[in-house]
Amino acid sequence: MSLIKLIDFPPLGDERGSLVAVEGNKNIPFDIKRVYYIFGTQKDIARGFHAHKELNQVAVCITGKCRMILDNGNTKENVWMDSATKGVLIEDMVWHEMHDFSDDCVLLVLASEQYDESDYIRDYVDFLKEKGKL
Ligand code: T46
Repeated sequence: MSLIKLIDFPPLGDERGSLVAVEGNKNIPFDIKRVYYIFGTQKDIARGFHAHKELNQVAVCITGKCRMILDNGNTKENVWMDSATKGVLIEDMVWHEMHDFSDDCVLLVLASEQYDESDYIRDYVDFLKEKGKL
């Protein structure tokens, strides 16, 4: 089964433009407790490089694009986030990295919990140990 779980956000469009609505426990598979966004990213600088113990998230590039790597300790998969109508589910205990940000990228992230640094696993060896791979 693929690690890439996409969520479609059908745009409510008319002649004025497009609108996407996201709602916790409806088109987002959890209660949304936090929203953050990443922008002003630098060329050739990647972000992420961690897994979360319990947090679940949905990420969507509302403008521009970037490439996400998802890694469950067995397999790694790449997905381009390049559409304001396509979310990527980042589940708990999945190592993730974001690469190749376009200059105009704005990455919006919806999170199931409030910020908690102790939920991060920022060392890949620790991640593999937690997954029982080492
Ligand atoms: C993730 C990926 C997709 C806060 O104080 N509050 C917050 O809600 C967040 C998200 C971050 N921070 C602080 C922690 C760091 O001092 O902001 C700083 C930058 O965070 P970080 O280095 O973790 O950023 P990324 O882009 O590597 O990762 C972020 C999220 O932190 C992470 O949960 O899954 O985006």
